[in-house]
Amino acid sequence: MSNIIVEVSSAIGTITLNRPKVNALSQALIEEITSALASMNELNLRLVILRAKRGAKVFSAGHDISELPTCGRDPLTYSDPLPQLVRAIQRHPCPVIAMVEGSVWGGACEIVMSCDLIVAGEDTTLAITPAKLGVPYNLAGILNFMKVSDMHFIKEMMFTAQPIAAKRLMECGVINHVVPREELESFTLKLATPIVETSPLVHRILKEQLRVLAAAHSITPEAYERIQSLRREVYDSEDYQEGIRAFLEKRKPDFQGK
Ligand code: YXS
Repeated sequence: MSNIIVEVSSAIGTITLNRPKVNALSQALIEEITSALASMNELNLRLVILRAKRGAKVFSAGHDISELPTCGRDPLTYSDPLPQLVRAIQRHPCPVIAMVEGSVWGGACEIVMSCDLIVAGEDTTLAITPAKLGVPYNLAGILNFMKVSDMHFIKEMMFTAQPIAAKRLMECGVINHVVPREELESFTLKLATPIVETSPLVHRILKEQLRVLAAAHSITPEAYERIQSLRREVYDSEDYQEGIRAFLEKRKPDFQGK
């Protein structure tokens, strides 16, 4: 059974997450989204909308925790599915709008924040959860969060790992528009109209210019290797195992800092 629903209407492609129960981002689901984006690229569409099914309580529960490695392997390397999907969205030649209803968790926040525009329902929340699970997020992912908000706000999201309401996220510039759930579709299509009617070639170059400029951060090889070794201490730690075990055993984790 497909984990997504793909629709194309005139110049707009829509990818709807459809993996019961909470659209957890399994490798299979991510690969379907990535390949749907690639096929939409062939159709020369003007816009893509990424959404969950109408009425969703959970937009996406983030990375499928049961697929996080527990054998001393880095859970978020360049070639893993989640970073691959983030890059596919960032490199997709036309604008991608995240139309969000329900709650968004963990790596799904990076997916949503890597879209070009975000329209959310009033009851939407986003929770960045590495600290809740004991996961050492990857550098490119951290930068993707930094790109969309100021430092103190993103630190609050990361250190607390708590759901933040859409209204606050809009006040902090992370979300473009917050509307009543029942108006989400009509509002998003209204926002899409001028995008679809303006130059796709200019959208393509603007999107790539903004991607390249936002990613323009230099870091020395020694700094990169030091960060990687600090991350390895985390994903090799007992706390990392405890975070995953606690989730699977449906209990609060007891982090010991080792
Ligand atoms: O018990 P069953 O078999 O029905 O399964 C339950 C959950 O175990 C399962 N499920 C997940 N399975 C894999 N990966 C997940 N991320 C995940 N989330 C949930 O789905 C079934 C229904 O969940 P349940 O009963 O909790 O539903 P609910 O409506 O009461 O609550 C929905 C959520 C999303 C609030 C709740 O499931 C939840 O808090 N999920 C975990 C959210 C989270 O912490 N995600 C972070 C994933 S790790 C990640 O994205 C990055 C690596 S990082 O952490 O670094 O950001």
